[in-house]
Amino acid sequence: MIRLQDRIVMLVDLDYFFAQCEELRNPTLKEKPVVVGMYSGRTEESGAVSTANYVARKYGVKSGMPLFLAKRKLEGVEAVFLPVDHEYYEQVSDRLMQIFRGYADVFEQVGIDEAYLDVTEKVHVSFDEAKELAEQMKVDVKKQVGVTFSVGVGPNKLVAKIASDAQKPDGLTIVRAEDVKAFLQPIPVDRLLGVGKKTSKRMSELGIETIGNLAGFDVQKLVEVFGRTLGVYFFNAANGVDDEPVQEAGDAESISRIGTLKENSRDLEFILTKADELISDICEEVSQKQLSFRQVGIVAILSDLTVRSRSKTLEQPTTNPEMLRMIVRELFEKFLADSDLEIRRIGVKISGFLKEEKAQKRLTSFFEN
Ligand code: TTP
Ligand code: MG
Repeated sequence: MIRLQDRIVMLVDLDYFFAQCEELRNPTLKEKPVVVGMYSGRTEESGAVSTANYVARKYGVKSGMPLFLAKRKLEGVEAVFLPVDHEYYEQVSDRLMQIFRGYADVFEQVGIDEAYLDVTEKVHVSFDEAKELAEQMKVDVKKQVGVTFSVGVGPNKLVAKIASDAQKPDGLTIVRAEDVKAFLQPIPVDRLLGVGKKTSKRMSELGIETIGNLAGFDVQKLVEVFGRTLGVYFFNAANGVDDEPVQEAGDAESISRIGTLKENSRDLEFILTKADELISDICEEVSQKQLSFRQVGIVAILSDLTVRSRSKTLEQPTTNPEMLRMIVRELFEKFLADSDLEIRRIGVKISGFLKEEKAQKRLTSFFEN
């Protein structure tokens, strides 16, 4: 059985991307500080730095900095300032993403210069093989396109992302499942997705500066301060727990059905009879499209017309209607327990799809290991 904790995920992030693209078409730039800027056009100098190569970064130039400030930092240096040429960077990005895609079981591009690769099967769940694959990818990309990138390898997206940032440029950072806690521990807490200025200030007041501090914090207290969803998320994230699947962007859709009850009700069996109709309908579509799904959600529209939802993520993808019925029952049961209003309309939704063939392949390949 493939378990989520036995995944191997990579995050590739291209180095100083816009500026590296400029070096690619004009290699004489390589030794010089290169600043790519978004010129606002108001005055010749107004605008902000999009990115800069590592030579320019040595002088203190950073993304987001006003261009006049970057110019000041590079005063007296033979630096090159260029305007953003998005179309060209996209062409380069498309070529690169095509190559990265070829190295992945599942591929998810998340920006012009970033992508997640689930390589679990390709590397037979081995971090040693993942390291070789990443090295091979670096050589291949250098040869075919001529650029460098940094890659983080970990047991999930969260760890892979933070690892990709640990050594730049041209980095390769591997964090095995057993090393996750130690790796995350000293990292500032604001590096976690969702910890912005406000939240990190709040955490600092609680004495939380590092991910390690957060991991050791009382989860109940976090829930009190940040609410259930965020509190639990922060606690899991700090402990390196992340179940988000790597997903093709186009696949991140859902199938849902919604229906009105014959009368407003709080009777579980009555509600489930309606839910069964919706489920049958959904399962028909699922079987036609040969999908398996990992997320199940319900929606309840209450007698006062407020809309509430609940969802659950499965350990592994399923195609089984009985499984879906069981989870929907569980979700409504819980829902009725923590609300006392009558329900008027209900909805069932599934998402987190895998092509069925792929799901089968994943499971069987795992049995062989
Ligand atoms: P990043 O990956 O954040 O930065 P980078 O690739 O330039 O540098 P690094 O080596 O640290 O990965 O962003 C990717 C591209 O997005 C970057 O090349 C330019 C653009 N960008 C902006 O236009 N403005 C910004 O503030 C940032 C951060 C990026
Ligand atoms: Mg980058």
